[in-house]
Amino acid sequence: MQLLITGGAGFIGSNFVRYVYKNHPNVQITVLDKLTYAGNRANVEDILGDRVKLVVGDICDAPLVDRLMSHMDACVHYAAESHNDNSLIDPSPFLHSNVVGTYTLLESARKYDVRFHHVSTDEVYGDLPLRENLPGHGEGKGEKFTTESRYNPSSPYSSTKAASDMLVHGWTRSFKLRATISNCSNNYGPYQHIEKFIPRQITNILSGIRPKLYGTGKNVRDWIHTEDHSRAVWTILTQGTIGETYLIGANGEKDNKTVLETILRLMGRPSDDYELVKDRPGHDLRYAIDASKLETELGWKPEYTDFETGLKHTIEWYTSHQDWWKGEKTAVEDKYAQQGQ
Ligand code: NAD
Ligand code: TDX
Repeated sequence: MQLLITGGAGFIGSNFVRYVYKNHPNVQITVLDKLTYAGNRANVEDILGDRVKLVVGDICDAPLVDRLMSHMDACVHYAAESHNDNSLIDPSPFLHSNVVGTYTLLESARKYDVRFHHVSTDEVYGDLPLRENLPGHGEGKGEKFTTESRYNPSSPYSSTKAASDMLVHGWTRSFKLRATISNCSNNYGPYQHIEKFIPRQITNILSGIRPKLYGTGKNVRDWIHTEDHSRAVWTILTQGTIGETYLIGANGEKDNKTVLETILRLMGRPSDDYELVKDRPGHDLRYAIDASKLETELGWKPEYTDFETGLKHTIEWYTSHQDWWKGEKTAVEDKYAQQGQ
């Protein structure tokens, strides 16, 4: 199989490249990545060679995309601007990469009849009430997102991802593009950019900076290890039904305060050694995924069921890969400080 992976030098994309490289030796991988601030050649450098090629370029560059797509069997599309906080400062790159970029890939996949898998987020559904505010603490209907949930994005990031999902729907129905979509919850694991919550706090502690918690810390995210996400995407690519959407999640709901206290404890710090900072405008309250369709129809199940063990491995990875993140730490924290965060 000739497989094009967009955004394969970013966090989740590079983990997927490594997953396919390790587990599916019959696949030839071409990574198309612009190497924005979030992309890093080092994330795939050690496996570049006969089976993995890196093309540095923009998914909005139609001639380049056509040149690559013309000899592909399938494309898994990860490339995107991915950080909510950045989208609140300047939404324009989000429109470019997430909307125009997806459109450019869809047009090319249609031209060359390439099987297309679009990687998206649960944030397209907006947020859910906190369980404490639901009758019976949320044991009933509406407790989690399903494929029936209404699109209701909150930020420039999530609204551009919602727009990209809609484009995939349109191309699938009108042009019979062989496409599937997955909407996944919050990923954690190695190679995640240090602007994101978990790596920011781990690297803060390693740098002698107090961790920063937005607002009250009550907001809930549904955590999944990125390797479980990779297996799910591969399963959908190879066994999913064309035209379908699958939700990916690992029953990992935790509020941010609990996650931070766990990191502090695992790193030998007092559990209250952090600062409360300005909340994110429009901050989504809670995400939670019902992944039963993926589990029952395609037989996928998460393997990282113990969050604390996964978190421990992630802390070990950032501790032993300080060269990977140290050079950027000051600039990332300066940018946050300008926002009061
Ligand atoms: P990331 O920011 O770490 O990586 C994005 C990659 O895309 C980078 O390598 C970047 O260089 C590349 N890229 C950006 N714009 C590009 C362009 N115009 N042309 C070519 N390459 C470009 O993001 P991530 O966290 O790995 O997320 C990957 C995908 O997964 C995104 O589509 C995101 O919406 C989705 N997703 C992320 C999460 C999460 O928890 N991080 C959860 C669900 C879905
Ligand atoms: O310093 C921080 N302190 C803090 O309390 C940061 C950076 C974040 N937070 C909070 C905000 C969120 O409630 O932690 C939570 C997680 O924040 P992010 O890591 O920025 O992730 P989130 O906004 O939830 O979005 C992530 O998951 C869904 C990815 O970045 C998206 O790409 C994906 O679609």
